[in-house]
Amino acid sequence: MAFETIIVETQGHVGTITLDRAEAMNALNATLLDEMANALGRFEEDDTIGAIVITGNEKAFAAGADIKEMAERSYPSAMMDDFIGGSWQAISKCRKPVIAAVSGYALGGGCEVAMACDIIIAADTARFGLPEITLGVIPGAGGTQRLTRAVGKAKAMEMILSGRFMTAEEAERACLVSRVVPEGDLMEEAMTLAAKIADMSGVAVMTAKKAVERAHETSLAEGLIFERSAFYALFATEDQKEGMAAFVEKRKAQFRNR
Ligand code: DAK
Repeated sequence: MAFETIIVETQGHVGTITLDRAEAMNALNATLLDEMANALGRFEEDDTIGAIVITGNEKAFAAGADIKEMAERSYPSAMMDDFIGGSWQAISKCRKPVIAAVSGYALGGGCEVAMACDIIIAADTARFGLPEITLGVIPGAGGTQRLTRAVGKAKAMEMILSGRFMTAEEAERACLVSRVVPEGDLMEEAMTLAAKIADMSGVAVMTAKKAVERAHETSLAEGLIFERSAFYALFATEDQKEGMAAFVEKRKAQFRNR
């Protein structure tokens, strides 16, 4: 399938999705969201892909949902068309690790897309914000929940109630992003990290991702129970035997996702 609003590529075991509506600061219109969900679905099904990188361009990762497309929406149409559903949830449903490589603006829905990813790597030019309040609405794709969990109540309140943007440096200090790198190194850093993850046992990576997600979604006691059972379960995999044998034999492990 040819895509209109994204560029989809693979490099080794890494799939990349580049948002490609530069004329609109990569605003997320319905076509882009559908295409991104479609590309993610294909990468999920592709056994050769072990990690996914989503990126934009130098100016914008994505400046939010497409305001021009959204402006005339009514409450009944939002409800009846399932405006909230489907494509917006594609990233959070993805079982493979997804890295957001963010340069320039990540605003509104763009910031929410980045926060739905497992790891955010930011260029030093990145700006994060949830300015929906300036449009008379609030974040609708997880912003109020994910930003608050990432940076805490005070900073999340300040950003969501005032629409203030955060610099990359502030985002790193606040633990919204894992790392800030010079703009020119962004894709290389993101691809290197993705390739490293894709080289691990896919079974262990998916299990680790699920376990970390539990830290946000359940109590500590429940999370610890999940972690323990998942840890035991991995001893039933060939990859565990290979990983530990490779350590003992002082060689690189060859994982086969089994
Ligand atoms: N939508 C549509 N077009 C946009 C856009 C956007 N979000 N952001 C930028 N553009 C367009 C501009 O209109 C302009 O187009 P032309 O006028 O040239 O045709 C072009 O991109 C270049 O933008 P600017 O001329 O404004 O460029 P500047 O460098 O001066 O400013 C900026 C860059 C990113 C600071 C500024 O464009 C800006 O403030 N953009 C809007 C940011 C924003 O408010 N984002 C939040 C949108 S609301 C949902 C879940 C979530 C959401 C919706 C639904 N469901 C689950 C259903 C999310 C909502 C949002 O994200």
